[in-house]
Amino acid sequence: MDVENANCKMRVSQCADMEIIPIERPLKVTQEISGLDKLVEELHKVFTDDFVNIQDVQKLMAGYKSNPKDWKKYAKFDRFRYTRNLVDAGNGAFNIMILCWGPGHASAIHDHADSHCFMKLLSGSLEEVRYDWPSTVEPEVRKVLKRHRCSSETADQLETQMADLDLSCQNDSCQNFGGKVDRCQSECRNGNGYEEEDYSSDQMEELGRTRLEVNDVCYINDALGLHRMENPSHVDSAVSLHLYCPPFDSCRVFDARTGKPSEVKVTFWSVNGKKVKRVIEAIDNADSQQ
Ligand code: 2CO
Ligand code: FE2
Repeated sequence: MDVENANCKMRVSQCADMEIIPIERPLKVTQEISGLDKLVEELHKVFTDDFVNIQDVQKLMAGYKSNPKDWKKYAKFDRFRYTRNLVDAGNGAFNIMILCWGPGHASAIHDHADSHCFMKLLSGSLEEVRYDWPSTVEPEVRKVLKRHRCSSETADQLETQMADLDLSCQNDSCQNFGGKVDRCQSECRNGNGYEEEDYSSDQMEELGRTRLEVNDVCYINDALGLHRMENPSHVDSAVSLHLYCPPFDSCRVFDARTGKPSEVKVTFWSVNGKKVKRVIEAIDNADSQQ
């Protein structure tokens, strides 16, 4: 099973056979969605099924064309940082929210708590910077993928299949297949490859950058890495629509220079267009957006 066919009602690490395949190709819009309310209604319909295909959710989000009239009641800005505004709690299966980014606002580098994250740009533009996990932290999904690769049964199976193949074969699939066996064998021999906790000099490795423009849709999960979002404009704000499945209320943020993780709560600035009363506590600084 690849990531496009994984069941997005499940945590990413429960999509057992999932290989790490980013979805980067342009999506074909097959269904026009006439407004944000209609999009939420369609999402409710697909999420009543036991199995929800990632590509289908992306297509629904792509089928909606941003119209500020639909979402302005949720678009609440803060002077100092981006805000998270809940649109619909998805009957417990997903959360859909609008994030408002003032000029220069950015998130920390963060994970997605083993959930699936879909994002669509509604206004302005945003830059997504992707990072690899620091060598000191192993996410649940990678533990599961490794267990699958490293189970002796899988390794034996791969080796037998390799032996059956013509080893001089030069095509990509054969080379990837060979790489899989090597990786599996070396990980199984040398332990997990994750280092002892030493956060002194583990600068985070950037994997790539993508500029998102209005109506672009993208997807990330912990198997694909970490990211940081930024509104690069010094004058314009940006608004984005996010769907998380399953919903989560905390995640990890990472220090870009050392890779050190910290668990933080994620909060809403408003719910259904109404500002949430925040209790100011001593820990309020840690209780921030990602
Ligand atoms: N994940 C961040 C948040 O929910 C926003 S960056 O896009 O996924 O606050
Ligand atoms: Fe994110």
